[in-house]
Amino acid sequence: MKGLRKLAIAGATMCIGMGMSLAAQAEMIIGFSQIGSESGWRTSETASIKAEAEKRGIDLKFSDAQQKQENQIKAVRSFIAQGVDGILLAPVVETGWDQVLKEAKDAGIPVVLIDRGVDADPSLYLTKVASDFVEEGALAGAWLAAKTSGNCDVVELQGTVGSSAAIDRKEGFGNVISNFPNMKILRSQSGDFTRSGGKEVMESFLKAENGGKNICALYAHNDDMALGAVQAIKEAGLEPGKDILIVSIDGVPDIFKAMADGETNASIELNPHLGAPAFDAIKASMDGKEVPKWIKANGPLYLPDTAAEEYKKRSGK
Ligand code: GZL
Repeated sequence: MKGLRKLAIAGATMCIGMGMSLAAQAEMIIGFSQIGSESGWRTSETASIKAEAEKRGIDLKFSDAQQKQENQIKAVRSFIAQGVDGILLAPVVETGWDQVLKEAKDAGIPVVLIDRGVDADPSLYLTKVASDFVEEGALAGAWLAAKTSGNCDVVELQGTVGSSAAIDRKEGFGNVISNFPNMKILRSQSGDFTRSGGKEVMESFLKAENGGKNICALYAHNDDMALGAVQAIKEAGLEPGKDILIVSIDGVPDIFKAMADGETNASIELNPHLGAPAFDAIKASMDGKEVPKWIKANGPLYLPDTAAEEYKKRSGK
């Protein structure tokens, strides 16, 4: 039995002994090490997981790492010391997790990777609840190849350097467009999944590529960078969504508004509601049940034809 749980039981026993009313005991005590709040998708994912914990009566110990791996490692160690029942970890980058995952395993605390993956021995974590980023990149590439009949020179805004999302989305997109001799990636650079990063890097792409005249399309690893790039394209005197096609990933509300306004052309939805499958996996593990190593959460591709209605649904506006 975990440290925190022992304490709760002892406290409850004392309350009963003193005839005090018994505070409702949490269903589970879970530590959640979140990457940060770098994008609209990330903040909606955090809100969704907190809401799911609340709904289930789970005591969620939340830690925001401000994009720093060392803060995540510190948080996981603190959760282990508190003797939580399980840990959710959204790993900011793929590498550097073996030691702390081993410490959690040695403490008998299951770790669920949430949203992103790690380059570590799979026996060190219970499961990964995440979409297939390679598939997302491939879907973006397939849409662009179809849209342009395989004739398009692309610039790419990559996500956070070293993150599984950026590595795999780049791989998936590259795999598809390598089948088209008249498609190539002119420039590829990280905008770190942020709007400001997307705008800044897109400005440099436009300058380097004849004011944007050489660029047929932008592939952005997330919507926030795409929305930043829209600003840069407009400031360069070009029409985003027309002079330069734009495909991105996440499906945040603002991308539907941009598509409805004709400023971007396609977005692949990334499911932010990862709490339920993650909490179910920990419960299953506590009940001694088998849990698959990867619980996939892929989303569909959206286009401008349904964007206005999707925006209304998601934003309530
Ligand atoms: C991908 C996720 C990415 C989102 C970005 O699953 O890790 O991180 O696509 C977020 O919006 O910053």
